[in-house]
Amino acid sequence: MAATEPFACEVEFQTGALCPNQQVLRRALRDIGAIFADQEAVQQILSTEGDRLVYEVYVADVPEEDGHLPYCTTVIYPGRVGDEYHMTKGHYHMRRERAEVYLGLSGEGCLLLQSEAGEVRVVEMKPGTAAYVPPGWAHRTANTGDVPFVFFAVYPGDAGHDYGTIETTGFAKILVAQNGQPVLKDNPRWRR
Ligand code: M6P
Ligand code: ZN
Repeated sequence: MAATEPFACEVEFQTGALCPNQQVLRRALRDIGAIFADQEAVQQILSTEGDRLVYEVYVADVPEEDGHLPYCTTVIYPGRVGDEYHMTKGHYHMRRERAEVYLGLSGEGCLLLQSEAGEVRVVEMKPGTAAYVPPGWAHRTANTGDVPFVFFAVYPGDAGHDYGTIETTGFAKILVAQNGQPVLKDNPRWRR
């Protein structure tokens, strides 16, 4: 069903699932391992524990077209790769002038933002936090807690996802656990 008719679906705050079930994107370590700073840790996990699910995105059936407002939920499972928290790939919008809104549903995490000039900001998120991603900022989220971090997102239908820029440069900063607390550090693999 395309959203040319009014519709609703239920959002399960604890799991992130949309009911009735929509499209689910699954991101496993084997596929997205390159985003983590500690590549030895990635290989170590894959060779000793095998693959693991890092996050899933439940996507509502709304066209990615001008005028529509696609929405989705993301659930990032708790865990770390080396000291770095499980996180999403992260992206700019293809159309840089498009913004996005996130709403924390359960668990806790951080929204990491980066401008094209290389400035980085961190917004802490918990249930009820409405976070704003302004136009022009790349965005990535990390689970800094011990339970799944679930949040809702809505963005303009013509925003588009630009993954290539972040795949090439990475983020200037990484979020790592130090004495059990999230700390922002310089990314040793950051390329301007
Ligand atoms: C949020 C939104 C989605 C995005 C998802 C996962 O829900 O920003 O558009 O797909 O997070 O992030 P990414 O696409 O960077 O892996
Ligand atoms: Zn986005």
